[in-house]
Amino acid sequence: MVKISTEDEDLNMLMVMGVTGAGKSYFINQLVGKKIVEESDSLHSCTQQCQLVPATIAGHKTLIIDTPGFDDSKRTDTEILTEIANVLTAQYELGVKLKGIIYLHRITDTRYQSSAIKTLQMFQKICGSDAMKNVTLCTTRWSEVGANLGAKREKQLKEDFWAYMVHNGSAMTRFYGDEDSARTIAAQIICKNTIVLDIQKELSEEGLNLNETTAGQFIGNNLQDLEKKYREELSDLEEMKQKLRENDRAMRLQIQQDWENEKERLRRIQEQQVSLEQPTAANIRQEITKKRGKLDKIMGFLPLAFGVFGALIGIPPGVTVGITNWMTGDDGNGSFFDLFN
Ligand SMILES: Nc1nc2c(ncn2[C@@H]2O[C@H](COP(=O)(O)OP(=O)(O)OP(=O)(O)O)[C@@H](O)[C@H]2O)c(=O)[nH]1
Ligand SMILES: [Mg+2]
Repeated sequence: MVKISTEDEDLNMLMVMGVTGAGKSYFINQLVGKKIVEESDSLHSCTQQCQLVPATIAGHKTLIIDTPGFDDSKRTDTEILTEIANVLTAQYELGVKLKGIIYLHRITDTRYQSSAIKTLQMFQKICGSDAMKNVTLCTTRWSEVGANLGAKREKQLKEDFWAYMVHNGSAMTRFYGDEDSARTIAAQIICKNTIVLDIQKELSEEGLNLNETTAGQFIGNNLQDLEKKYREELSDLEEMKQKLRENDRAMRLQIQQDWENEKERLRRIQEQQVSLEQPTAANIRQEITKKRGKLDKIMGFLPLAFGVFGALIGIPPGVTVGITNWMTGDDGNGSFFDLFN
């Protein structure tokens, strides 16, 4: 392992996860007191790629990771899991301290949609039960719901949707939509002990490929089901083609078109299956070694960490402006806001 000592550096990480539109980016913007990451103005997925936002929380340098929700309208679950696995592996291999995960959910939601169920399942498989004590389950949009109704839904979440996580030590809290509330939630996590997630143990300690991890297998099984479905549909279409009379030209063309579409869907599934087979930890170690050769001797650990994360995920434009001050601890009055002026 290319473990780099961070003895002199207190660098923490917090991840923010949840379905599309739960308010992940909004929460982070409140936390840092500036609009740094893009928020959605529609029902469509907004954050397409994980984003790195540095912040100082209760005096601790912290990297906040904004994530896209699974079941994204534009990216596959494989792409999203790959990106999250890369970030978590880089954090583990670099020795950055993962303090916890904030999992957001709208209190205004009346039902648990399939995307919410899938995102929660993925989340639990990435973390594993031991890590649940470092998870804060956070409900959002309290201004849009009456106090009694909100409390009733909160109780339902505790007893049903979130029961497993609460049972394993996850805390439940409310985000009231402002900076104070965001800072209080983050500060409570930052003083926790560092955590290692199941996917990090599997990738970095056991050396598994992504498709062999619990989360990777979950996606792999979904892909296998889809592959089976598309193969069956292709075989039905081929049978129909054979049965058609020679002169039924319009129908033949339609079937040929359907066949080609189905074939393309199958190709994309197979592409995802191959891409899941990657040796994540080996790839990340290589990236760290490469960046270390370029940066570490001259500038130290924080720029190395930024170099590595910057190669894997997005760094919003507003962040780069004040990054040097933040790294050297010279952030004006001790608050993080000056970073973005
Ligand atoms: N008033 C209020 N608005 C919120 C709150 N949380 C989110 N919003 C708004 O809801 C919309 C969606 O929020 P985002 O933060 O973009 O959601 P997201 O979870 O990052 O969504 P994706 O990036 O698509 O995964 C934005 O217009 C936010 O401004 C909240 O607690 N209060
Ligand atoms: Mg977002």
